[in-house]
Amino acid sequence: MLLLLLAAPLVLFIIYRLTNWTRHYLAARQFDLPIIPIPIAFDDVWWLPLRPLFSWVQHLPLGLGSWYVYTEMGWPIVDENRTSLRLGENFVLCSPNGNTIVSCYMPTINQIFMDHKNWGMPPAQSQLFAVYGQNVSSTHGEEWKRHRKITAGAFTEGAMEGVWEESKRRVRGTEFGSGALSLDGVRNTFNVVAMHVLANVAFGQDTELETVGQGHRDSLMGCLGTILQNILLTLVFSSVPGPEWMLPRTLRRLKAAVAEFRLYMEEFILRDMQSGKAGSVGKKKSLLSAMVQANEAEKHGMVKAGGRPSFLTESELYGNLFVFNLAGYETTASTFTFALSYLALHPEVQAWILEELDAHYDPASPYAETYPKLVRCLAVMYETLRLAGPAPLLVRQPVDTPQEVEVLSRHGPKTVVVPPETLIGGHFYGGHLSPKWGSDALEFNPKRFIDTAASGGETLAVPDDRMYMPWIFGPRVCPGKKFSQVEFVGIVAQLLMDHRIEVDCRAGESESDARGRLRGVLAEKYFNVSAYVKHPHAAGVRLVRRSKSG
Ligand code: HEM
Ligand SMILES: *[C@@H]1O[C@H](CO)[C@@H](O)[C@H](O)[C@H]1NC(C)=O
Ligand SMILES: *[C@@H]1O[C@H](CO)[C@@H](O)[C@H](O)[C@H]1NC(C)=O
Ligand SMILES: *[C@@H]1O[C@H](CO)[C@@H](O)[C@H](O)[C@H]1NC(C)=O
Ligand SMILES: CC(=O)N[C@H]1CO[C@H](CO)[C@@H](O)[C@@H]1O
Repeated sequence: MLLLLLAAPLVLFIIYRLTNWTRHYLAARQFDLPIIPIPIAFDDVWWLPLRPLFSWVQHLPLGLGSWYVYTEMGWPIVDENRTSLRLGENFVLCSPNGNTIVSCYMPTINQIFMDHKNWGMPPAQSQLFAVYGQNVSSTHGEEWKRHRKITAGAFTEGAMEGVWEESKRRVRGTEFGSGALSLDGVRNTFNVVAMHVLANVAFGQDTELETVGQGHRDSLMGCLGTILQNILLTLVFSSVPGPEWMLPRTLRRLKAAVAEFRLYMEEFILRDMQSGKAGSVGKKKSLLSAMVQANEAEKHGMVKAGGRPSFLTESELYGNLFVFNLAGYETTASTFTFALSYLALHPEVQAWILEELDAHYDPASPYAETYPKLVRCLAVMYETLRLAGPAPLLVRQPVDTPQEVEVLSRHGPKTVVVPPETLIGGHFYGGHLSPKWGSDALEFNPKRFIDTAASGGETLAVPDDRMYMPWIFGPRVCPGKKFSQVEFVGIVAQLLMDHRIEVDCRAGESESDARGRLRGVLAEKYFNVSAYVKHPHAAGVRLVRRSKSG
């Protein structure tokens, strides 16, 4: 009897899911695309803790467990080119929760990322970032435009100059110890570098980031560190109500850090508005100042024009600053972990970079003069993001009404109607690793991004007819794109100027064995907010200081 009582809800649940699954399968057939039925999807929250216990299903015969790989959010990082080679540039993931058309077909991708009016982010994805108040990343439509206008205005060339100087300064100031770093060590090192560059540029150069301010329990960097290292927990629990003593220790620390960080931001904004009134001129502007200023201008303009409110509230300003820190931190640290590994494996690329540095780089020369010339350094970033970008799959969804979209069906290009509950995901890894890149699609070769003019001048260019979109494109392109590029080029230039990067060999290990080990570690990636390797302790790089004489 008891058993029956327990079993009944389970049976009902299964029937409900099967009904849903069938309905979605029938709907998916309309698209005339290959369909991958999956019994569970990553948005089934109950599956998250169970998933690791079921990895054995992948080894079932007849491909019975081949659905398993698709049941985590960042599956393209694990799957890489496999599914798109097998099924083509479009296919449908069909689960009881709904259908996702996965695509690395450019006409589809162009349409959904350019047409911001008719294609939006699903609410679940965008609300992730709303911890500190609504912000550019959590909003859409008219709301988003209001946020985007103020925030994008903060990323001025003046701010980029700050990024450049701070990036170089950070590398020179970093102690690499003996020089040997496991990939874990690389990541931790660049976590700190990225956090400092961000905080300095966001809040201003003259700010004390590491001292505990008056009336605070932790420094700004301390809070930021706690928050960023527990980002998923933060997102889920920062708004948990209830008495503090009931929370587990980590959560309590997190909650305190969130409150502290907010307090710091309030102080910064206050200070900034006061110093603005005092008429400080000629000082390099922080992102925060630029945003506050753009916002004030918007307020005055609006009052004059008598229009709809188009400025941001204070809470929304915090929201945006938080998103800058969040969006700029994981992505940067992840990019450097892979970039340094690839550089270690390719001394010939380092030599190629050094040629460029010899010709154009002087640590003392200004941003505007130097940065545009370092196209080879930038090509290293492009190639790293192609092979190991932080974003695996970005989904969009029709806003309100069904949308027509062009797909590549089994019978050629075709227009299909996509209902609002169906998602379309840009499959970054499928596009970035497609055979269209040539027979060396899986090889690290930054030269593929360099165009050489007859005069010998070099420019960076993405080869035609390829899907390449690590920062996406269109109206919702990453606003930190230039920021991240300037930061990367500044750091790589300074780092390679001072160091040679080698593969770290264990005692008695041959160089070629060590390279094989590093390649093996790089091949096993997974997604955790950005791209990670599964076994970061199992391989590493060595930074060897160049002697002054050369
Ligand atoms: C390697 C570096 C980076 C990559 C590959 C990258 C990639 C991306 C991508 C793909 C998105 C779109 C997400 C979506 O539409 O769902 C995005 C959004 C965003 N990124 Fe970046 N990003 C990088 C660095 C940065 C940095 C350094 C900052 C800030 C300083 C930043 C700030 C943002 C913000 C604020 C958004 C949300 C914009 C909006 O929704 O309108 N990113 N980024
Ligand atoms: C069934 O499908 C609908 C959308 O068509 C979705 O909202 C609902 O969550 C699904 N139910 C289950 C149990 O997956
Ligand atoms: C993801 O990262 C967080 C912190 O950075 C860590 O606590 C968590 O264990 C990681 N998850 C996986 C699956 O590696
Ligand atoms: C697909 O990726 C694998 C490595 O993951 C590589 O060996 C293979 O050559 C790739 N196939 C194509 C056609 O690029
Ligand atoms: C819809 C939503 O989440 N709005 C939030 C915006 O931010 C403020 C301040 O943090 C919250 O009070 C709102 O609930």
